[in-house]
Amino acid sequence: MLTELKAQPADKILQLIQMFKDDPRPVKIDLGVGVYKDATGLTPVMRAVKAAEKTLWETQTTKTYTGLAGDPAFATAMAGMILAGAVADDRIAAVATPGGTGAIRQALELVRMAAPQATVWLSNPTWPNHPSIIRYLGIPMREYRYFDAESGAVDFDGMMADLDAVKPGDVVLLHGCCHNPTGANLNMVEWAAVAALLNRRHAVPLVDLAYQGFGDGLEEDAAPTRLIARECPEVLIAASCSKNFGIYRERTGILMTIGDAGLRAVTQGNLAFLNRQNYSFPPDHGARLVTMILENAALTALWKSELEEVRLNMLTLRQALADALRAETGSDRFGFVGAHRGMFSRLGITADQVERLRVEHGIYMVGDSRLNIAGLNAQTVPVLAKAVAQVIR
Ligand code: PLP
Ligand code: TYF
Repeated sequence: MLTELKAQPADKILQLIQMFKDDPRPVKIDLGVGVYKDATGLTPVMRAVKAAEKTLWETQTTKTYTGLAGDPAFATAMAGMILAGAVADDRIAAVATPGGTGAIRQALELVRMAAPQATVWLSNPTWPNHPSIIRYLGIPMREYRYFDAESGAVDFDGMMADLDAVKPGDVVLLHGCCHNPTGANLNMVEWAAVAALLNRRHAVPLVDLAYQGFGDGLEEDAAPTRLIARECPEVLIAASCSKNFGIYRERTGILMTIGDAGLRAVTQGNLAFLNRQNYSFPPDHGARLVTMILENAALTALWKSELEEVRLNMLTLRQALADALRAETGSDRFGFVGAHRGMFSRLGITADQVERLRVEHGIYMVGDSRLNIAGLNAQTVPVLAKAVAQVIR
């Protein structure tokens, strides 16, 4: 049997982790995988998470199974954080999932069950795991234009023109904030236009929310998702706690559906069914920490203040990089870096130039020229800017 297996292509982002480790040069800069790092290069456990873990250790008396959907308190806490009352509670069904990826996978399985003929539309570009999972599930897939490489901004006209071709029942995957890999995002007027177009076309939005709190703020970053939730009759939301709670390896995420209140019970049953088919009970530890933090005012305040530090640190680095690139290149070519939000920006330099950054300068970024802003610090910003100026010369 195993002789029948073919080698699978590696994940280009995760591959960089190993390449970076294997590079013997003492001076090198890792701007690859999207993990937050502080100025010393560490990905710390957040203070509120540590505090919740201590309390949990002291007070948890059992580790028996939760429920197939996870602890309902987690769903309530997450709905509060993401939707903040944008829709009535009785319209929301939800299951805890292993990370945001698990939520995306379960969302797509739900789509395949409910609408096997639906096409799922993806931004071009998008996170590579989106097309990978969709292809694996055998779901029809199409792309819509998203990024204008020239300006480094969203190609909104192109996006709207392409989405005009969606068919009733099609699913449109949208990055709720902090678009990965480009860093370019819609403004609220554009979001409203997208929601209206999806409604005209009777399409269903699937919002991937993996970076709430990493862009303009916790509330600001949820605003597009809340708008979509208010405006569209049916919405799928796949949210991750990996980044904003810094609990990457705990695998904490949630799939929420919004629909007619009369459909809630059957939808909830189908979500639980999907969990049972794929892994039975979802992981609990991370979800419980998140619930404890969001249910306790002091822990919430502690978490929010650290998340805000993280966000502002990235914003400062982003602005410093935009300034340094302007100074080193003597042009505004990379001005968009300052306007982008989240962990990433796509520089729009060629694959050869990205390769030269790695070979000649020990600077690692994804081949499409996506860089993780959090991989920088005050010392490495000018180093990167000089190197970029050199390779584009
Ligand atoms: N969606 C996007 C766009 C991401 O970048 C990520 C990455 O971490 C995820 C979803 C899901 O992450 P996780 O499964 O680690 O929660
Ligand atoms: O885009 C990123 O870098 C993050 C982390 O298979 C990631 O979303 C990358 C690849 C992957 C899983 C997570």
